[in-house]
Amino acid sequence: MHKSLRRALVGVGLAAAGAVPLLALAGFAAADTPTSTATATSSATASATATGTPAASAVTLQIGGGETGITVDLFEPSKVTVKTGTTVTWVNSFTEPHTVTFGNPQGDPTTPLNVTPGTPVQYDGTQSFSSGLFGPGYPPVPGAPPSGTQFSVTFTKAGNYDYFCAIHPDMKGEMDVVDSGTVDTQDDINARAASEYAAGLASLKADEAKAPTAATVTNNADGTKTYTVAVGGPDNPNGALVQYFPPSVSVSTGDTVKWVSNTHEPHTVTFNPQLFQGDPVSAGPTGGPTFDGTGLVNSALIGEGYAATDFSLKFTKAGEYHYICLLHAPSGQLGVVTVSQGTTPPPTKTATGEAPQPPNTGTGTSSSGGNSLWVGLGLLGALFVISGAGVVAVKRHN
Ligand SMILES: [Cu+2]
Repeated sequence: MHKSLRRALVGVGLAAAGAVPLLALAGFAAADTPTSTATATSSATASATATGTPAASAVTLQIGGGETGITVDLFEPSKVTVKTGTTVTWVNSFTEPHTVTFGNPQGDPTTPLNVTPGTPVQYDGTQSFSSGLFGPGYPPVPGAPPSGTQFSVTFTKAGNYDYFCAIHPDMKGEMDVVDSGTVDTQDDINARAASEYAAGLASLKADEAKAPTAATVTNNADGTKTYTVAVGGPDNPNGALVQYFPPSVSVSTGDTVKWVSNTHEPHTVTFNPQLFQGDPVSAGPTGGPTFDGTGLVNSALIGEGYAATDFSLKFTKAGEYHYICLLHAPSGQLGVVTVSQGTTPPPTKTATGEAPQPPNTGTGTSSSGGNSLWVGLGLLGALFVISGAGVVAVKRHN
């Protein structure tokens, strides 16, 4: 239930995926424009001059990141030391959403809690709050950061504060707020951010290099095959592989594809996702166990700790079928199953049982009754083809 809540807004991000580039640009502009920082600093300096306290400052941290098929789920850097009064801004420039959550807020931390839109939280070390999910593709919801890509906190009291991301259990950060002594400069922060991000990405790429490059194929008793595709990578505290291994698989009609997810990061296998409505997290399985290319098929969340760790689908019609993970498609989790027409009967059977073909509709003048007859014969022929394939299968297994 908790995980469900934590993922509740992920669908919003997907629904808004079309707005990603615009929001991303807006986010970068906001993050990189020195105007706001300079204004805050100069106003703080003026205030400091008046009161005799040290000048407050502002620093920016990166959050998350990644590449197509890989999400790095880290606060970068994970530990920062700042002077009391500093405003810290977290910027998420990647497609995977995160939260910045302090304390133990009551309610769903994937939605903003105890924050005022567009205003840095004034944190004295006592209250609990959460940014809610934010990042490109996550337009502001009431109470959310204004740009959708960044979130700011002003630390008003010295102390050592832990914080976390509400949807990535391994994603933890630490803010050391001091009245005096050495603190991190923005350059210090940027350097450590870069190295921690690089180490995290390297760790995930090492997992990726070990991932299966082909489906595991098993022969079924009825002559069909089952192709097993791995979903995601192994658990990794630095983030997640958001891919199908392999992303592309070729099968014959009658074959089954089985997706297996041995990770705590949930994923879905979803065909015809344009037909999906609602919350990907709470949605139950839809469609299956066979698929002819039409209609919505959704595995619901699969993974360790979820209702299932695998999902199977038997393909009944030739075609090329694309599918996505409802949670991670914006980060590149896409797959395709190419289905070819299944085994043809042996020549001896074909000679006596060849399925009659309907008249060429381009030149045909058959009555509707004639068409019905041809359709009926066609069905009989199709049945024979199926039984013929069965014979072939039995022979192969004997
Ligand atoms: Cu996924």
